Amino acid sequence: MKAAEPHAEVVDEIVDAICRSAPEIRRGLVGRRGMVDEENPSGEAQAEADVWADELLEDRLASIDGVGQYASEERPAVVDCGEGVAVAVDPLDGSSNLKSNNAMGTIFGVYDAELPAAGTDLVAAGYVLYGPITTLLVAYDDTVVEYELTSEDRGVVERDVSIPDDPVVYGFGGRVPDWPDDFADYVDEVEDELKLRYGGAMIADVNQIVTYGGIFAYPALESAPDGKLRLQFEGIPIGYVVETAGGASSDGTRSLLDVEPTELHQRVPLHVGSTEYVERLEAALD
Ligand code: AHM
Ligand code: MG
Repeated sequence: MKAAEPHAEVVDEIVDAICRSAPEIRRGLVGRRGMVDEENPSGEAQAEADVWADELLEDRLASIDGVGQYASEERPAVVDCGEGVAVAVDPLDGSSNLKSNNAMGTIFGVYDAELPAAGTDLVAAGYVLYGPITTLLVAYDDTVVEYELTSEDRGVVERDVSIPDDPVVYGFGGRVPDWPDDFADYVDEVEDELKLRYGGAMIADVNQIVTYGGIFAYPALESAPDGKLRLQFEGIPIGYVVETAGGASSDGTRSLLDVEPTELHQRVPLHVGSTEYVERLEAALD
């Protein structure tokens, strides 16, 4: 019999808590689509639902025995809550889609180290997609499992999610005139080969890549050389899910899992998807 993976018990509890919280977060979006008069640590305006989902997840995750730290994109500092693994979340990814009622997500990463922590310290990661159906992808123990969530239950949809061999779609963030020339040249090639899918919520866009193959990027911009997305809360967990599903991730030169974190809220250029497309991206940016 295979030995249990390290931290199996606490990872199970964290995943259970996410499964229970996601339908609640989804229901709680109604009536919380407005903005609060605050900014998150990245200087972005916060929606009522951002703040509320962060508080709900802190309540559920920080109270788990074996969780030692909780951190989120929506609060400046790490919450110390005992001994154990650290959990970093983006409570509501793509919350600017609240206004137009488009898809959003919740992202989590479980680290066997104090935050800020590197991808090499990751134990498990995953994301909830609030689409027409609420789904959860969990990467753990070299496998990605997809679940469908309801308020009462979670059902397995796929036990071994892997990115298909023939890539189909792409989605790139940022304004075109703001793309560096080498990235824009790469996009010219990709546009001839794949179909555009961009919805403005990374989780929804990445889930298209995981489902159909292709590439998603929020690249370095002329006006923002570190891009927009955050390493700890978005880059590392999404890189881990995509790599575990057989794809690749990159900050432009290396895997997102090999980027050294120096600050909790640091940004990173993010490129994930089918290995062939990520390798070509790295060659184009070289
Ligand atoms: P958020 O987590 O604060 O909502 O911001 C991240 C989102 C990503 O989901 C998405 O890829 C990106 O911001 C979209 O940005 P833009 O509106 O510039 O296309
Ligand atoms: Mg986000």
